[in-house]
Amino acid sequence: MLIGIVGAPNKGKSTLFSAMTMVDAEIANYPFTTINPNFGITYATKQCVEKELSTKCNPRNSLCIDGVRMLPVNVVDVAGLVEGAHLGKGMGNQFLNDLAGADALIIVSDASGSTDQNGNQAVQSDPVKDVEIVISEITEWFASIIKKNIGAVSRKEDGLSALATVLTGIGATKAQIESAAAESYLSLSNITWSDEDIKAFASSLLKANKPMVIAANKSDSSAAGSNIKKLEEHFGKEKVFACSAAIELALRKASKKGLIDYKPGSRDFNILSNGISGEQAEAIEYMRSFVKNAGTGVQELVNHVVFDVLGNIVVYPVEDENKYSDHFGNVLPDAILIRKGSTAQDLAYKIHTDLGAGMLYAINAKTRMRLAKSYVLEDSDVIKIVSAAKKK
Ligand SMILES: Nc1nc2c(ncn2[C@@H]2O[C@H](COP(=O)(O)OP(=O)(O)OP(=O)(O)O)[C@@H](O)[C@H]2O)c(=O)[nH]1
Ligand SMILES: [Mg+2]
Repeated sequence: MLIGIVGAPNKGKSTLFSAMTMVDAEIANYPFTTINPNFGITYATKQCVEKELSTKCNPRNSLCIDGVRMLPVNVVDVAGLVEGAHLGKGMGNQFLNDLAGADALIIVSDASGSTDQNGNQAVQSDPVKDVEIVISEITEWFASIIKKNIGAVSRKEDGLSALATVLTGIGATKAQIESAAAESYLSLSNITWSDEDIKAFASSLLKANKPMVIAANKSDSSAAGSNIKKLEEHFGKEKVFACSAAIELALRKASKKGLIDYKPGSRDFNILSNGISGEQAEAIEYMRSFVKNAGTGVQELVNHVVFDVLGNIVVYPVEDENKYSDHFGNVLPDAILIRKGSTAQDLAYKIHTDLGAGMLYAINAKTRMRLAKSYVLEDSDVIKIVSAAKKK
């Protein structure tokens, strides 16, 4: 799974990326600080099933801290996007290819209103415009992929398959293409689309293929309240997440240094070191009151994208349904993110093709009940796959 971070320049994309991943990325108060993409791993968090099963896990593919499973998710942060990027403005839009494999996008806007759409210092800049420009440029990018290939697509009777081939790079499924075409009242047989049709289709496809949430960043600024409201009024409350990437990053750094014991997403922390200077103590107390009051919003944002927007659940495959372990005796070794609606056999295929192909049935380790291959997985299921495939 890949989450893409996108937005106009100087909005705090790389700060958010660093806070999410703890990978050092260049951060500066001017536009186009980022040129090459930054790749890293963030963690979606969820209560581990160990407590429910009265056991203690030995995680292998994830982490578990104080009973909270941390599930790795890939993240990419790219350069700033400006109006006219598809015509070559700013850094252009070539770099958007780094987002092609993204399952969802976080559009970062500046809720302090202190940077304009080009990332220059401003007063009371409208964050709604930041977001609109970004959506429009990403739509242009999708449209350009189709336009480049429309000649070849229109020569094919089966437009759906032809488009699916052209759009494999962005991971568009046939179902997404069909629903986008239906939404734009376009036929997929013998395609003869105008530029306008292509744009309407691109816009619909984008919504299905790369669902977006808006990070109203710099929520620590005094102007944030009214700008967050503006964003919510325009895009809908459910799409807007207030966050302070800068405070989350500072807290995670202080925690890494052993100064505090801040856990991502928590609303308080303890000071661990007594070697903190007066100035540092003041900054830490300011951040404590900020998280107590509102939280930084960063972990909530990650969890929202992974669990709500992308509809993932967590399941735990085991080999020994009595001990909840693998064959080495590791208890609940793997926690797997899988889309809601997936079956036990989908899980088997996700673990290994042979396991999926040779699957006979599954066992629900919580109840010891036998499950059919077509059993629809539920969140926090602990599952043993029984397969005819030999273990390698
Ligand atoms: N107050 C405040 N400032 C922030 C926050 N997040 C980022 N900033 C500041 O915003 C400026 C830009 O941050 P970057 O992370 O470099 O922004 P970017 O969007 O990656 O910028 P480009 O790569 O140039 O497009 C820096 O001065 C950051 O310190 C935040 O949550 N609060
Ligand atoms: Mg950047």
